[in-house]
Amino acid sequence: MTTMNAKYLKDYLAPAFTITHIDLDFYLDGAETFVTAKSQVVRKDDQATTLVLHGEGIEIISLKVAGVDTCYSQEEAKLSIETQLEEFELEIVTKLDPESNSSLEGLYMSDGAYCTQCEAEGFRRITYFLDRPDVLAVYSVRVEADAKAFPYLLSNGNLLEQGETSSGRHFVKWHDPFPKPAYLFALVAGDFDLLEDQFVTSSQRQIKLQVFVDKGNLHKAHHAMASLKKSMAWDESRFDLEYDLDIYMIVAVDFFNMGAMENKGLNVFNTKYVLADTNSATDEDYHGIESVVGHEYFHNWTGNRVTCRDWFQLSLKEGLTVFRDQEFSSDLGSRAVNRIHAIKVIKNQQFAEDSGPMAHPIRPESVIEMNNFYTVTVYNKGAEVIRMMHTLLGEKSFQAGMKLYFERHDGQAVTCDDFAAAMTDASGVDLSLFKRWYSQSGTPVVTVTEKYDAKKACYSLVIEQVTHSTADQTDKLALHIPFDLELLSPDGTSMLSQVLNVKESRQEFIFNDITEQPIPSLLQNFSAPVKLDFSYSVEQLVHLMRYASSEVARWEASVALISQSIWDNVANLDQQQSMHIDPRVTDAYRGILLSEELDHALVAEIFTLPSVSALIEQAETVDLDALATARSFVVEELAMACEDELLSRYREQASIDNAGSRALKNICLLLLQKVSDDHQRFAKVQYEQAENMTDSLGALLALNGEDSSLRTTLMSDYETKWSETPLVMDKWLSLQATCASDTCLQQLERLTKHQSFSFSNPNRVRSLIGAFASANTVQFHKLDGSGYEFVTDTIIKLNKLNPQVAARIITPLIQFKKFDQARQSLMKASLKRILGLEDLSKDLYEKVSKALDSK
Ligand code: B3K
Ligand code: ZN
Repeated sequence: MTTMNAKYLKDYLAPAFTITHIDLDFYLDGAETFVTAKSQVVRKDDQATTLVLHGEGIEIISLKVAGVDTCYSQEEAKLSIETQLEEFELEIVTKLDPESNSSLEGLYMSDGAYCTQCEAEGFRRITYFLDRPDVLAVYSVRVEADAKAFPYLLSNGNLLEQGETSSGRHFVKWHDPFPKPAYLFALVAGDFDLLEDQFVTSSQRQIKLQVFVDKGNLHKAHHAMASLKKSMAWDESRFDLEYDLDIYMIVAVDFFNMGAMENKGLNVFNTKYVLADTNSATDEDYHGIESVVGHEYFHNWTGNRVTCRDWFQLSLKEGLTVFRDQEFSSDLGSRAVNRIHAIKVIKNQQFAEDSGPMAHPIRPESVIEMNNFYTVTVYNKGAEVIRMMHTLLGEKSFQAGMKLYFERHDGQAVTCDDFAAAMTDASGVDLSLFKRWYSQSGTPVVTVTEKYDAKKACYSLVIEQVTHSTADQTDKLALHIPFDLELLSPDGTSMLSQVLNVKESRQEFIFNDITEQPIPSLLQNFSAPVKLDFSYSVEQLVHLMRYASSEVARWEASVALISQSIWDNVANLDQQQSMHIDPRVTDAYRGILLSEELDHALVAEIFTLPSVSALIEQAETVDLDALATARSFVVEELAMACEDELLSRYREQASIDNAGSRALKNICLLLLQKVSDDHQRFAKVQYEQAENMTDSLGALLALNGEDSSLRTTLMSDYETKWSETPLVMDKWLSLQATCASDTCLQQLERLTKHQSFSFSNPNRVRSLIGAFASANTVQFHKLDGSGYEFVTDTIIKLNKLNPQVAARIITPLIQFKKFDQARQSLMKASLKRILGLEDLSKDLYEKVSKALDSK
């Protein structure tokens, strides 16, 4: 089928025509919705006589070129018009049915409100257009709808005019002076509660800020508003970037395929990333809102003012904007804890993507469905690549690079090469080798060996790198790896701290005047997204946990130590030997609980032991049953060994009102459940006395390890209490989906019929089925195949309903390579069932066919 053809980066051609202005008129009226688009078309290529427009799933009512009805031909979501004109107006009237649009792309209805999602290629579901990011037009938009049902009519830019029309309808006109690609267009029409505020920019311009939420939710919009103001202030102080329009609007909608969308001046958000009050949202939710509000705001410069030439360059805006939002969170909160979260995303999810059938470089080279490439690779590894440049250049030169990038490219659609060129030209740092990170997929394995010559006081490290072939690329080259190193003396003082430039497959680094055998802290702060292979001894790791200057390094050492312990026990099980845990491991952990000086949030991170899926990422192949058994054993032993300290830390934090203390308290509570059922009483009291959602959920999470009558009672209390608040019920659905009990799947089947669940709402699907597949590793991979069947049934249901969401939740099913033959065959059988669907979406086709083709 031609629609399944891939597009290639190497085939990029500049557009033969462009559109400089577009006048859009929306007549919103349910299934009788009409859009009139008047585009000013300009020929760019003298030879071109055919204007080819994109369009999908819409009905053409009329088409005029320069005011005259004109013939056109249509084929495969493309429309062609023959023309000799240099410049002309193209007028197209289309008819749409937003109510029946369940894909949540283009113009659709979310709970009674009209809203749009155009990135990546959704604008073509509204009108026929040059729907590609290198066509930048100035938009004027008129929206007309029933005045009572849709009092707010919003679009990008500044409001020009509003008024009544006939029979209870009204209209609003908007104008966005900044030329933009179609993917940044937005329209919202609905009835909302509105929170208003203002921000005065550094050049004293007053910006009106508006947050629109569903009726009755106004009190939950304040944190999003505060986050927006912090973002605006931060972008001025750290990046010297000021907002450009007079108004900034955020609308929260219930039906949304992802987190949020940075449409110019009119961000559309998933309610999950807007609504919060302490009763209903956890500390994690608060943090998520601040970071997503920041992310979308930062796109105004990195994405909107300077955009992508083509979709292969997506990381140009996403990697950079994730880096910026990470820095925002780190400047405002704990840098170490934010870094740990970012590292976990790379190690647990991005490494899995790189070793699976969907492996791609941060700048992909071929794409079937663009929506499949909004990935942890493009976003999060992309951010790591920007972070490495920041490490190589330093803050000052990096900011000089950003400045030059905007001077050169403001108002343009550019490439990752343009970004790197600005960084090089502003700093003088040669990035030519470094740029391989853009084109090479896969995770480099960096093997380090040490040597110490006491007589010569000489310490040396041999650093070797290799990137194994991936599903998309066989030949790999050496990369430029900034390798952050600290050498610690046996008494724990820092002897040396340096970033090494690793550029070859094998390099030796020699350090003189090292008078004592040092303990190396390697790849500090995860200075490159690579797998480190160094045989640390237990002693060395314990030393690092205690003395490394970087808090992130202390956490890394703890993960390595506990992981080693788990893998040792997997080996014990394999050899039918009994399991045990080295007392030095439990002592080191106890030491962390006893230490007064460590930040509570960091202690909580250290005690959040690696999940089964995180452990799987550390291995080539896995015996899942042995791994799960060994992990449970180690967790229990550790909890038992630290019982007293866990209890006293739990009690100590009980009344402290800050997020770090709550995190620590809740992880202590969870671990205490592994020691004895007696400790359930703490969970019970905490749940009953909780004054915020973090504590309520902490209690439920602690009880989620097994079926118990207390769990059943509290879960049903929660259900009664929150049944009318969908976002809060999502947490309950996720708890059910990640319950360790063997009856979990039966419950889930029942829950798909629960009144709080719906297949048409992405948040519900992600909370129940997505969470099960991605976070309940043991139940999902049950040997009878029932977990796979359940998820596959959902994917098949969503194939037509919402292919984007279907293709998201399929991820754990295509990453089968590390499992045993029995599981692999079951997973493949499920994928074949999907591939056999008659009307398989491009989204699923791309992932499933790649998975089944992979070896
Ligand atoms: N740019 C959007 C994501 C669009 C996803 C399209 N399938 C949100 C963001 O990254 O800020
Ligand atoms: Zn983004």
